[in-house]
Amino acid sequence: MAKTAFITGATSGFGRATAKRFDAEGWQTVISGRRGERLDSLKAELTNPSHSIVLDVRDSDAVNAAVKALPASFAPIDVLVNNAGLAVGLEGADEADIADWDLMVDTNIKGLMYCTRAVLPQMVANGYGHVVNIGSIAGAWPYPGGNVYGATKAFVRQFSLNLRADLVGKNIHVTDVEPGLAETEFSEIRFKGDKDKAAAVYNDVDPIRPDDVADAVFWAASRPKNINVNRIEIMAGAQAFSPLAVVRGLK
Ligand code: NDP
Ligand code: 8X3
Repeated sequence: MAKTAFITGATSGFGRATAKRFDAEGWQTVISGRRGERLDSLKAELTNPSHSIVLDVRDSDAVNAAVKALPASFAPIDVLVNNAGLAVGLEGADEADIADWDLMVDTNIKGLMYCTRAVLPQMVANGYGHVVNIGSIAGAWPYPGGNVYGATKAFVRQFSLNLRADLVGKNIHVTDVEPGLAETEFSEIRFKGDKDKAAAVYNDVDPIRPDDVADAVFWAASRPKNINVNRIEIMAGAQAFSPLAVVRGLK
C-alpha cells in the first residue's frame, strides 16, 4: 500500500517542493494551506493520489476535524511535515508590533502543536509514524530582529526532542529540519508585501532552494527505522556565523 505524507503549508516554498518530492517517490500526499487555488494547481501537478484541505493551522478545531475527516485511503498518516509557518517583521524587540508576535506564536508554535497532537494518536495506533518539523537556524543562532521568530523556532527544536522522548517506544520518529537563508515567499511575508525589500535579502547570493529542503525532509523520513535523525541544520554556502557583538564606549 502507498504511504501517505501530510504536508502543512503546501501552497508555497518548502511545503510545495516537499509535496512534489514525496509524490515523485510514489507517495500519496495530503496537502494543506489557506489558499485553495494554490492547492488545486499543485494537486493537478501531482501524479499519485492527493487529498487537499484548505486549513488554517491556528484553528485547533478545524485541524482536528480535518484529520478525523481524512478519507480512509489517506489514513493513517505515515509522515507529518509540520512546515506551515512565517516570520513577520524584523524590528527590534522595543519597536516590534505585538500583533506580529502573536501571529508567529499562533502559527509557528500553536499551529504546529495542534497538527502534531491531532495526527499522533493515529500514528501510535498504526505502530508507525514520522513527524518532520521545519525549524530554522534562527532557533539556534540569534540575530537582530529575530526576537520572537527565532524563539518560536527554538520551541520547534525543543518540542521535537521532547516528542522523541515521549514516543521512542512507539516507533514514532521525529526530526527537526533547520534551514538557513532560502529563497521562497518567506521574506515577502516578513516584509508585509514589500517586494523590493524581500528581493534584497537574496541579492547577489546563492541561497538554499526549496528542493534542497525537500531533499532533507525526504531523506530523514526515508531512513531505516533503526535510526532517528534528530536534527538537520542547513545553511547556504554563502552563509556563516557573525562575531559576537561588542559595543565600545558603554559605561
Ligand atoms: P513561504 O512563505 O513560501 O511558505 C509558507 C507556507 O506556510 C505557505 O504555504 C503558507 O500557506 C503556510 N502558512 C502560513 N501561515 C499558515 C496558517 N496559518 N495556516 C496554514 N498554513 C499557513 O515560506 P517557506 O517555504 O520559506 O516557509 C516554510 C517554513 O520554513 C516556515 O515554517 C518557515 O518559518 C521555515 N523556514 C524558512 C526559511 C527561509 O529562509 N525561507 C528558513 C528556515 C525556515 P497559506 O498562506 O496558503 O496558508
Ligand atoms: C528563516 C531563516 O535566517 O531568515 O528561518 O531567520 S532566517
